[in-house]
Amino acid sequence: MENMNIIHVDMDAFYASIEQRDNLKLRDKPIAVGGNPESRGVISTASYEARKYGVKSAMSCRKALTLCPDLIIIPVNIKKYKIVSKEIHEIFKKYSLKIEPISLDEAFIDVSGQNAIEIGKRIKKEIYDNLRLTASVGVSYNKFLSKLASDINKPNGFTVIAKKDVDRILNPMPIRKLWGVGPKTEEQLNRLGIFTIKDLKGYNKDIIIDKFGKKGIELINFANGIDERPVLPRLRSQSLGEENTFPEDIDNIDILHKKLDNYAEDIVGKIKRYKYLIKTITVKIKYEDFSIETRSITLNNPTDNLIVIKKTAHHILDSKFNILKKVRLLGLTVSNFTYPNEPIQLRLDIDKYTREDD
Ligand code: TTP
Ligand code: MG
Repeated sequence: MENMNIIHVDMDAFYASIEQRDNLKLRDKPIAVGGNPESRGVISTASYEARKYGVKSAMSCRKALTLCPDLIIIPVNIKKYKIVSKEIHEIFKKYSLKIEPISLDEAFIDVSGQNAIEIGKRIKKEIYDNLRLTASVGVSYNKFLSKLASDINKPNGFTVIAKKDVDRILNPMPIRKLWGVGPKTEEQLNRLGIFTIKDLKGYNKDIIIDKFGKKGIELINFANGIDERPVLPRLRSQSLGEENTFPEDIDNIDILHKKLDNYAEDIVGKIKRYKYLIKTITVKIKYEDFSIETRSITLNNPTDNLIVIKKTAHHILDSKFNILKKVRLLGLTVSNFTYPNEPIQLRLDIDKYTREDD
């Protein structure tokens, strides 16, 4: 089989399934996890039993209760879901370290060089055996197709999209299924008479590119099953840096500058490799008397530019410290990451969901 290497895992009714697992009384019942109906709360997610009534994410609790008067609404317990998310990741990590988490319950795993279908099945089974939760798993040869695949037989699905099946599977799908097509783009495409992926493939390319620019090219590629974006492993930690204790305490500013330059070069190498951008730069000093000071600058724009990071580090050292003692240790750390290649329509800003509860 061609190079099947990408697995996409998306847990089924994630928050709701955890609550049902942990409370027998909720099993097989229409339940939702979400805010308080009295205080205009919204549904975070609904169990599949509740979805039959039309209850879904982002709907107001009040509306959900009109659609399904027996609905049991459980408050969000984000701490618990984060623990489960970590447990799921521990399973992924047995098979590959190239894991790109998309949200608490969703991730891409690049298993190049191994048998992706076999591993996909094992991951699904291990999640169920160890955590008593179901996942939908998609396997294909790129991110777009594996994500599409995991959605096809949800819940508890396992779907493989091989190259030979791409046209048959994609052609009849509504263009909404293409990555990056939200309601606005959908409407624009509909106005051109494009409703299915097949319609888009048959349309004059130049017109699409003219109208949608770079995004147009991307849409045509997706429609043809082409997606070259790599799986981008995320740093689990929130910062990246280097520090060193000098063999002898230093009082020469030029040496400190030089040291910061070396750190910056290493750090920029790493952030470029993983395609991160950073916003905050921190310099740390431990003096000869072992007292420690740290100073930071947060840039207006995220960067991975070596010169910007070097200059900022120098600026912090020169203007934010008052170095009167010899320096025993110097450190440079970058933090506040952003991920420039974030697939546009992945709503998955974990913070967006958790900010209120955390
Ligand atoms: P999803 O994977 O979109 O939804 P789901 O896992 O509940 O259901 P399924 O994948 O089977 O369709 O989101 C994962 C979790 O993120 C979800 O359980 C709750 C949370 N979430 C919100 O809090 N608000 C939202 O608007 C969405 C879409 C999800
Ligand atoms: Mg899910």
